[in-house]
Amino acid sequence: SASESNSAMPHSGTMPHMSATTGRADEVVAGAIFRDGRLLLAQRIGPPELAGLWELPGGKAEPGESAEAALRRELREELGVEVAGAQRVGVGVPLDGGRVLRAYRVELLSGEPRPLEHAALCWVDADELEQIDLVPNDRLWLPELRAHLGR
Ligand code: DCM
Repeated sequence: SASESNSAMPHSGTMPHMSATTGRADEVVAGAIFRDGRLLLAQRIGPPELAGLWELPGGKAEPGESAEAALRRELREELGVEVAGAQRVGVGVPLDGGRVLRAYRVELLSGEPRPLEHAALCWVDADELEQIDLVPNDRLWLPELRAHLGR
């Protein structure tokens, strides 16, 4: 009937950034990997306005994919490593197009990170984190990232 096709749930077909199953905005996930008092950062290749800036590596979750599964897949693709866990870090950042960017601490299980889709990788301590040029969105997470590094 007409009323069945006009439910209170937003129709995901008309809102491509919404999950049909959860009604939540699709996520872009970013992974914070810590080791020996340092945080792993990755240097973007593009787009031009972000090229050369440093970020927490990650990417778009697929429809219905959990944040942890998206992080496992993205960090395998981008760094060649296996990770587990997904502990939220800092605020969610609204992106153009209706997606939301969220950071998660993940644990490195195996593999040595390599820049498979970035210009370079680096491990920063708390002092270096203050100096390095992060992408604007990731700067919002500085207080919590600093705290994870013991500052
Ligand atoms: N993004 C970001 N910070 C990150 C990861 C991603 O600001 N740590 C943004 C850049 C893009 C979008 O999320 O606008 C999708 O990321 P990508 O281009 O890497 O797929």
